Amino acid sequence: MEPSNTSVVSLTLGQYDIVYNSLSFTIAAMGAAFVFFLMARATVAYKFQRVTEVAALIVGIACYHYVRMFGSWTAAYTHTAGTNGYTPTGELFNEAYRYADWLLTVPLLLIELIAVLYITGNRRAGMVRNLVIAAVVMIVTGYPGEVATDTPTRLIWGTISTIPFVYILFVLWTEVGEAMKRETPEVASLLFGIRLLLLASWGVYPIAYLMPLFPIGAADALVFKQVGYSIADVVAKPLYGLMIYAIARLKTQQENAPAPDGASVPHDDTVASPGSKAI
Ligand code: RET
Repeated sequence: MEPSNTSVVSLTLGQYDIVYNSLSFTIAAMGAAFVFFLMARATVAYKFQRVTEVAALIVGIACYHYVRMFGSWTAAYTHTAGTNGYTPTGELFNEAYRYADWLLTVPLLLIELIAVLYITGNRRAGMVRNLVIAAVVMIVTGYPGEVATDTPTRLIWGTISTIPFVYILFVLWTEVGEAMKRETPEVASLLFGIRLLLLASWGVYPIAYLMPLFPIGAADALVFKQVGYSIADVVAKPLYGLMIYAIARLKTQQENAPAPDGASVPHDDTVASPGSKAI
């Protein structure tokens, strides 16, 4: 089988620009989300403030990595005068930024979700530990396949990485399902949305990973993979964070709402009076 090293192919102007623009767009989305989550902190109950802090941390880390990826992309290609395209400069586009980013942000995304589901005590600690271990295994075993230039290596590591991937999605799916039973219909419908969003965004990663194996040419494969990962990251970090924030906000409002007889519910979890944080 022909080596499918996508980092050494020439690109048309359009191919180069699509990746350039999607990386640039993602920097803007992550940066804006960072500011938003920091400001949103003051609008949720004290126990959910850590959740918005974690959301800000995630997009902040991603913003940094996308800036680095953008720099790496512009360094990897040069426009050839008199032609309609870009040729490799010899400097490789560094895929490791993505994996370093995921290594930091995926465990935080899992912690963020478990915290807003408000599962307490030992059960939560055990669940978070297992999920974080699975996430690290998924990412660390995915990387050798990502940078491989031959098909078998890509497939073998991809398959190994899929095992923890399926485990994580299974645990999240069932835990969100359990939480939907406990919560009010309004919160439950947001949780239903989170479930779909998780499937839709997490499902894109393995597909993007397989792009170099599709018979579409190395240049298009590279473009689809980078654009796929970038879109999935925007859905999985800022959009997902917004949904988590919506849940925290709704729960804050519900807890502060007056009881039906007119007496107000105790305010011990509100912004003004610190109780304990969800994480
Ligand atoms: C890899 C390798 C091939 C097999 C699978 C993968 C899954 C990656 C995932 C990454 C999720 C990243 C997220 C980042 C958001 O910030 C490593 C591509 C299954 C699911 C959610």
